Amino acid sequence: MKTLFVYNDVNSSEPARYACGISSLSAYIKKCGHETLLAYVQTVNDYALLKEKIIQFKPDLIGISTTTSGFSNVNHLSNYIKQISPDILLIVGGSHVSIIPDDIDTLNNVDGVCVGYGEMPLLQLLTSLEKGDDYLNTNNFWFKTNGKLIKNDKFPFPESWDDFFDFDREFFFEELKRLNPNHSRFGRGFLGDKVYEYIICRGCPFNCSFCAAPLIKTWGKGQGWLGVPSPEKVVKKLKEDVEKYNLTGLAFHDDVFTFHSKWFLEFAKLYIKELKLPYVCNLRVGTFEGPVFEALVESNCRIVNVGIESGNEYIRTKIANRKIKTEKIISDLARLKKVGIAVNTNNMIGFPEETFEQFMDTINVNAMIGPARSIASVYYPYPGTALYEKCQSEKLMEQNGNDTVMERKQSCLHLPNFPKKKIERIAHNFFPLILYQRLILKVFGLDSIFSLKYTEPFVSPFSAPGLKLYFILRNIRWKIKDIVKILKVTGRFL
Ligand code: B12
Ligand code: SF4
Repeated sequence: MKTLFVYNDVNSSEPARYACGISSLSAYIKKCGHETLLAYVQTVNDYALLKEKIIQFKPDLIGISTTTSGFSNVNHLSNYIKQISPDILLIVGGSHVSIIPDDIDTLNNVDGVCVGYGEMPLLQLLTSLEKGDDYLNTNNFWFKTNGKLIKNDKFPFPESWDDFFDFDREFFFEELKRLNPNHSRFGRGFLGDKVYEYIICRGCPFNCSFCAAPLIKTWGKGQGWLGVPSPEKVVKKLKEDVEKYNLTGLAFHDDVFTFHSKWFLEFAKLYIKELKLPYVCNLRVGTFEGPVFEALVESNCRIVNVGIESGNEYIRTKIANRKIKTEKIISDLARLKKVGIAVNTNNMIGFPEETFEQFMDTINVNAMIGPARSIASVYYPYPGTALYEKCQSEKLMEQNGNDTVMERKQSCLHLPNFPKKKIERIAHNFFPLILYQRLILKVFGLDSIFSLKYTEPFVSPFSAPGLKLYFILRNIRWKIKDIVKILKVTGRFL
């Protein structure tokens, strides 16, 4: 059977990227003899090529993949598809419909949604279609048929995740070549020019109130939602890819790469023996103690992305439900920096109840750490999360406030002590502002009159040229360091 996947990546802050979810689906069903093709949609400009693919490939099934960010485009996209191919079975999967399957009601031209992980359900659906059997009872799917809604039960989570660590790379090649030829330069060249992205463990054990990851435990039935493929399987697969595609580095998207310390230590041991390629991963403070820290260093971890989210103890622990002490964040990230691992920090601005004074703690904590990069996303209430419920029940959101067009760029909350304009300005200029505040910290101290607490409206407009200058100076510094190194080595031989 032929499946055309449509990756609905509209309204993303990122350039076109590889997505582990649909490439895992493609690998899984191809192993059973099915054919797949990808249409990558970022804007309506991509629709003509989608049409061509529908006409030439003649799929038996079309599957759209979307997160909440692109969900508002699904009606437009599905109407377009059904105009070309009115009788095609059209389904939607991905994080949004897995979290809010009831939104199937808002979709006019879609026949079904996949709730949760898609590999086993999609294979079962294709098998039924191939045999001409009734497919409306396929696990994990909700179907709309003759004005009725059918909600099927879910598959249990797998006992072993080994069969689920396989990704179809080639499936993405053609579209990424068209949309973003630099897609494998993940990590801005720090890991070399050919970096592939992976996800090993799909879930997260923590419960931050703003995040959709805790909802993943409902994506199947029973235990095992936090399972990991065996280190042997993972390293074997990575090694095959490294050799096949000449990779120079790896990017692991797991929400918290080291949460399962026993697994990580076994993985790192094998990885050091077989690969030792530089890599980037996501960490959470409190999950890289003692031997895990050493294993990170020895296994060649070069860049880590760490969520600080808020530097203010009240906002972080009470609003965001992240029970981590400020001192621990500062000392753990300093430890990483000391051993030469580049630390990128992720932050949020405009949490419910947040004031500018509280946000200054986020700026100051970042300034004390001195990250290699840092971003601040404007808080956006994702449906289904605990904090979204709070925003709803306390009527904190503006009308149409959670329109995804504004997602993470503009605030959609009423925050009496934090003007919207200020939030957007700071979010836009966050990294240069951190560099400025770090300079102030070192020269005058954080309480001085030059602190951003007083100077932000004057400093922000100069942030963009300031950042350019910073990068130019940093590159010159690196070049001088390289030259000095070469001179030292040649000196030794002369
Ligand atoms: C890697 C990742 C990214 C990568 C790649 C994105 C991608 N689409 O793969 C990058 C960095 C680009 C990214 C960007 C963003 N991300 Co992101 N990302 C993740 C992360 C950490 C892992 C995704 C993953 O690979 N999972 C493993 C695979 C196997 O699962 P999956 O992708 O969900 O796919 C399975 C099912 O959903 C289903 N499925 C998916 N599509 C389809 C289609 C069909 C037809 C069927 C039948 C089934 C099906 O089957 C798949 C296989 O089982 C998740 C968190 C998480 N733990 O899942 C967040 C997550 C998906 N991201 C999120 C967000 C908010 C974003 C951004 C908005 C952030 C931003 N910076 O702007 C953008 C949006 C970009 C976009 N258009 O998707 C949210 C989504 C929330 C929501 N309600 O939808 C999540 C859940 C994070 C979170 N904790 O809140 N992300
Ligand atoms: S923010 Fe990170 S640590 Fe917290 S629940 Fe989400 S993925 Fe897990």
